[in-house]
Amino acid sequence: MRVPVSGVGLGDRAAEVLRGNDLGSMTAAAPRLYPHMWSWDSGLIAVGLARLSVPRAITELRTLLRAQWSTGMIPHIVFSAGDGYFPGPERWGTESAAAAPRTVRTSGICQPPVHALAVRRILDAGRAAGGEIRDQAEAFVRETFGSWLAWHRWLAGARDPDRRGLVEIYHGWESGMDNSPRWDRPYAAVVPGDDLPGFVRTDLHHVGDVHERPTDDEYGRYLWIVEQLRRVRYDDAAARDVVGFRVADVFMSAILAVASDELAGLGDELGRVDDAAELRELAARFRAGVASTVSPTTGLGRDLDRRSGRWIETETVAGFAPLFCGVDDGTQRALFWGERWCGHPALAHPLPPSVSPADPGMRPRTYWRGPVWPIVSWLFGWALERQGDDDGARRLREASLRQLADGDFGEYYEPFTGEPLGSLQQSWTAAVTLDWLA
Ligand code: 9WN
Repeated sequence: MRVPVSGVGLGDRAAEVLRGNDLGSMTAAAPRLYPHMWSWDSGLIAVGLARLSVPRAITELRTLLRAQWSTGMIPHIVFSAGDGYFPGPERWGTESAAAAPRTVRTSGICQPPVHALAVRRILDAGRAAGGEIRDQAEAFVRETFGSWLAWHRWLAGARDPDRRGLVEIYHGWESGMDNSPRWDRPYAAVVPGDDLPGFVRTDLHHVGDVHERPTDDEYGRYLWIVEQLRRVRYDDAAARDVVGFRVADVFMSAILAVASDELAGLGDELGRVDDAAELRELAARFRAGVASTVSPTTGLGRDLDRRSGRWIETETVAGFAPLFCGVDDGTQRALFWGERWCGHPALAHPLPPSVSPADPGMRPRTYWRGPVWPIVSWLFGWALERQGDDDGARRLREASLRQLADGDFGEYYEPFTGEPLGSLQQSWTAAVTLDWLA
């Protein structure tokens, strides 16, 4: 049994984790398991860094933007000089991609666009600090607004070409919820070719129990998609034709909607009237897309398998995308706090697990198949607060801080016992803790 640390001590320990994982101009997602920069991690890390040092938060996002592709895509991994992670830059082979940056090594897929939330936080923190720090924050927003806009435009164009208001992903890794049961059916249709180059995983060395991570069979499919994309040099148009996994991701779409609103607000402040209007249209389009997915059976938002044309009916936390982006009529809010979710009597803390605890397929220790992810709780808290639901946001914050009180900053948590799992000293977990404590 770990001794819980006090509020003040917890903040110090969270700051220590970010300092410990600081590689200079980027923060490793975790000390051993993830020695590079991940895109959506860096957004949430910047939210936490903004509480410690606005200039350091700015550096984090500037580093990420240096890796932006000429198409506007922000890659899901920006490789540091460190190694020990598989698949590394050699396996991705993105130097063959015309749009990839020449000076930084990156992966060739993307992750959810949470970054605008961080840019807003940085501006607010800079203004609160005043003086030179405020100037730096304002300059940062002015100088990078166009890059964030290009990122959102790329998602809305390359990944929603028929304007359904749903972002298509080509890999479970793009969702950030890698092995969620949401992806089981689409992955079942991904059959690795005989010519899939061999591989040795490194991730299994860094967790307490291999069952907390995806299986080898899952990894074979993950790497086959990388191979398919690599063979067409990560060209957007060609990728769409060859890739074995194409799913309209409801939660990523909801994130794009709210992040586009955030960016529109920043556009207003910069006097970029047309850009702000375009972003609001984009937000409205993706909100409508999210609303169109709701299942009459479960009341949850659904992903759409674009290859088979089938809706994906799983009871995962991503199904609360309508609640997250504010197109819920109250039904989802009730479901969220009810017994199938946060109100389930067996939960250690009233927080949303990645899969409903009432689902017989829920696996409480396995990655995105059951555990509670603090960053997911933070995202919902952020969204509820933005919608004026201060009580909902407070409940998530208080329960999360109780869950995090032992100061381990787990990547994810066993929902019934509260045990930290996966990597410890995970950067984004420490970062959202700092934001909750501020
Ligand atoms: C693959 C870094 C990332 C997170 C993802 C999480 C996990 C990577 C992996 O770690 O994914 O991108 O190797 O398992 O699923 O959400 O961004 O923390």
